[in-house]
Amino acid sequence: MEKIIAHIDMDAFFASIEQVKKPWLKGKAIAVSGNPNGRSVIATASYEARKYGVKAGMPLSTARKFCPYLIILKGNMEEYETISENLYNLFCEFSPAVEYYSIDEVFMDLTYVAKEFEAALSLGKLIKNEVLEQFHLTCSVGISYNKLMSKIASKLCKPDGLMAITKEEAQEILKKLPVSKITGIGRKTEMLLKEKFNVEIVGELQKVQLDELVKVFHSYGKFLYNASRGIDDSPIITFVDKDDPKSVGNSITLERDTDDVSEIKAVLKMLSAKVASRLRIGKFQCRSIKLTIRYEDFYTFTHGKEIPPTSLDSDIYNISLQLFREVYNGCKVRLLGVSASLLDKSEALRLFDELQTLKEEKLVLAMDDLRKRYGYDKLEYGSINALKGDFVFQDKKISGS
Ligand code: DCP
Ligand code: MG
Repeated sequence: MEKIIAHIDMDAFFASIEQVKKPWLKGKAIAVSGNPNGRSVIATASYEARKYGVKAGMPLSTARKFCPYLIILKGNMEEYETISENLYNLFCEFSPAVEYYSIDEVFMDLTYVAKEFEAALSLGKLIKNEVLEQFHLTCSVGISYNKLMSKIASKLCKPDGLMAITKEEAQEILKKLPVSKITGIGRKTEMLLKEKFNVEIVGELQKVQLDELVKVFHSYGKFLYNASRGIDDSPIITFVDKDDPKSVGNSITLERDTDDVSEIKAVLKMLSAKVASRLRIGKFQCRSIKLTIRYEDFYTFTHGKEIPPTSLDSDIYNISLQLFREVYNGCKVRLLGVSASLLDKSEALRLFDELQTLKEEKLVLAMDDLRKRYGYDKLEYGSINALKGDFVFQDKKISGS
């Protein structure tokens, strides 16, 4: 049976909440920022302010130039998080499978609730009414046959919209879209697609061969190839629960905010190694990985994926990196987190068919042992050499067995 997935995204979330709290701000050009008096950036702007070109990520000084009457408010993250949680609880009344995707977005599986698109649209209308009635907020609801297309639908009908895209309609819609409308294509990918392939819209991306994309983007090339065709088989992940005792996670606030991807990759590698090691110590394997990115403006984004069971550094790192590439928007990053959940208890680590994986397992167990003796941050893989039996310990190489 074809799936029916809904994506719900709140409209101008932080700004709309402020307008509900302070009704005199309704209809006004307002923006929310972490620190309205400092050299901060805009977290979001009301649609009235967006008419002047004010948008998320813009420095306050620029926003003030674009819109001299802009009212800038200091955000209250705790309040937004509470409302986000209450919204999530409301959405859970409509479907057994709701994925908390970010502070103001969820995906919902409506396949078994609605059975067909017409019924899903009625349900979407009902949800919108409930959100308005209970929270005095508007949201946009996109309905389609997978997560990728439902998110495109909700974006296309913003603000306060409701839109369905059937499989038949998808190709026509995709062809004309700018590539940036696809979730997972950030500013850097957009620039690279323009530079390498002169691609700006999805129709042009569809004409690029898979091997050409893979040459430039490696495994991410496959994602681009599929996404441009509306193909996405990623599941709804329902596990996200901050207090879930069955998850193992590590996060770190960076010493300085950065958009340097090689630095970010190094941090992800370290976090993945810590998570994997904690899994192995507890004799667990995980079936789900979640990545958390907090940007310099405190915008926090979580994105997850279900995977075959693993407790290997390299599996967890590769998935974290893939998740990162799918959502990274090119802004400076302040905090990164990797967590593993859907844990299976396993007496022994899983049996591997591939010799390569077996070797890596032996290696990671030996590394865990060395880490216990010398401390975590000192010991790292010497990239591919690690698989050949070498460890890099500070500057020296220690031969692995
Ligand atoms: N946010 C942030 N920094 C960003 C982007 C967003 O702090 N660079 C915060 C503020 C937003 C909230 O996250 O209100 C949700 O992000 P969205 O991208 O969904 O933006 P909005 O809900 O504000 O607007 P839209 O109507 O376009 O969804
Ligand atoms: Mg939103």
